[in-house]
Amino acid sequence: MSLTAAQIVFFETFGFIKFPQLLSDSIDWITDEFTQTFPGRPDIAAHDGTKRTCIVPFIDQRARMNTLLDDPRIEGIGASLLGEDFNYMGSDGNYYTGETGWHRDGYHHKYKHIKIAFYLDKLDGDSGALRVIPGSHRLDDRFGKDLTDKMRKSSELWGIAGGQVPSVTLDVEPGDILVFDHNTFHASFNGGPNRRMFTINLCQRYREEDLQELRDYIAGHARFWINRNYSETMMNTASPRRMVHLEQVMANDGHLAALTAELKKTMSEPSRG
Ligand SMILES: O=C(O)CCC(=O)C(=O)O
Repeated sequence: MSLTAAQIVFFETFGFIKFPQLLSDSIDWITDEFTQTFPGRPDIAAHDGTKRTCIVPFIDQRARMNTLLDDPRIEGIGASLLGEDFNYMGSDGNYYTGETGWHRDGYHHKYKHIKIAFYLDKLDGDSGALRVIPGSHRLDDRFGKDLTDKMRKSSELWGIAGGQVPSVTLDVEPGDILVFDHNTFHASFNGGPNRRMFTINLCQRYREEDLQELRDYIAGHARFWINRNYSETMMNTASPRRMVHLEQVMANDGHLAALTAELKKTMSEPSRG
């Protein structure tokens, strides 16, 4: 699947796009796999609704979920927005509790990073649907810079709570797919204690001279107590086509195990997000 020129321009302009019911034919098995992945690792406690529970990398945990990366619709989104040789950067599976304040997932000037989000429950603005600020991914614009300084102070500067900041609310039904640029400001309000979602992160392939930047990004995953960026199954079952999206990270995650060992000395459990 390739995105249309209009879909690509929409994404470039606003920093997000929704694909209604794109995976409706697969959502039953995906939801079943999601449920079976939790609680998952012995070092991650079962979700009790008091705080977010997160597993990273997520689609790596079970063989069938690995294949989402090969799905022509997911691969097509990546290839259309990032180029055929895009990198899979990892994934997270979550039971969210409550709200997620306004934030960006990154501040990337050189390489485009995107998130593909699967929400497994019907959500609207009153039950935790994702909100985005259109255009906020454009770091070169004065608007984007202004938001960087001001978003954390919405009540002080604008006299409004986070939930009233002007934004687009992306209501979802299971089977819908949301995609947003990591630079896009996003948040969620009014969610319950068991909001289920997982994401797949992709980015453009890094050039040789910027590989240290890629390694620095990968280093951030040590807080999830992982020794490699991908699971053994993800790597061992990869077709040549999937391998195109794995090989640059596989060649640059050699520092992760030592960083993880170091962090385990100071953390009581893997990071929750
Ligand atoms: O659904 C949410 O609460 C927000 C998700 C989010 O912040 C993210 O995936 O980066």
